[in-house]
Amino acid sequence: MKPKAQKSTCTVLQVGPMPLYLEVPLHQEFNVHRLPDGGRQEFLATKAEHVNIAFTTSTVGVDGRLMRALPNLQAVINFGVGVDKTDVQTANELGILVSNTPDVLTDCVADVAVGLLIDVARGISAADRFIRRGDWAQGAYPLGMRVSGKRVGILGLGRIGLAIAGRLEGFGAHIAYHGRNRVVDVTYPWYDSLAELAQNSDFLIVAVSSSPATTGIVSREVLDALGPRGYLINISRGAVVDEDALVEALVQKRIAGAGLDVFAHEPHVPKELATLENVVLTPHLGSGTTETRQDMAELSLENLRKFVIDGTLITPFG
Ligand code: 8YV
Repeated sequence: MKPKAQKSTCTVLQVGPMPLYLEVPLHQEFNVHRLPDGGRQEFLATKAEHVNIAFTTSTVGVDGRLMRALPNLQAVINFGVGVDKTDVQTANELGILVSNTPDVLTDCVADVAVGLLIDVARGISAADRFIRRGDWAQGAYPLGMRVSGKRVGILGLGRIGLAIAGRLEGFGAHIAYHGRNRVVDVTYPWYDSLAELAQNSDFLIVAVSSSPATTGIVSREVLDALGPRGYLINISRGAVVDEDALVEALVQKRIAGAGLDVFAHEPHVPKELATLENVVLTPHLGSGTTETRQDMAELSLENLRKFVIDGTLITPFG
């Protein structure tokens, strides 16, 4: 076990850009080096051995190669709940602790999932464009699909999935879910097949963590099971969905529509999606409120402070 980092010798490596409300206090409190985009070898040659902690975001992460280049790295602090950009397996092999920011963002992400679902089913964003184009003078807006009382399938009934389910119970929705295992103390029906869940859902909501095991699991087959009256909502990660298959299914109306906050290659969004009225697009804003991002920043910093003091984390991942 490596000796615990002490604040006096603690050096933090900032990996990737971060918002000022996080970066300013981080640099005020700690001895921080930014990992440069260029000249990394030269930087690491002189700084690597001094780095005890890496501080990153869900958008960037710390890969295994960088971990192995930092011989005294003891912890990775992640701003965000998703750690799919950090090589957690290598961190575990090297005895490097990883923290993330669960719970503080659950409500805001769940709110966006419900918002996207209502928007795409009732065509709210599309109706706004309808009025702005002056089309109302030509006739009534097309009918949408009722949300209340519908069947909602949730892929991944974790913290965020459960929060979404709780919200939609208020709409009289019939909730079911798929995940590797049944969730303890939950009465919603569990499907051991994602395709079967999709087949029995009007809305399929993707709330599962992104990992090698979940990459592309919302496949063409699952989308076809969801079918021409089904809607897909994704507030997880674009990688969980076969994005080419999704675009094709939407263009060919093999599914009714989609509400998407995340994409496979952000900030790039398939251009076909921007032409479709049965799609609602948002730029990965799930946790993007002033309150929640401040809470995420504080939790990240609290993890760092605690690790420096006693070598443990408040919200360790895994
Ligand atoms: C990002 C997210 O953290 O928490 C996550 O996993 O997807 C977002 O809240 C945010 O965009 C900062 O990287």
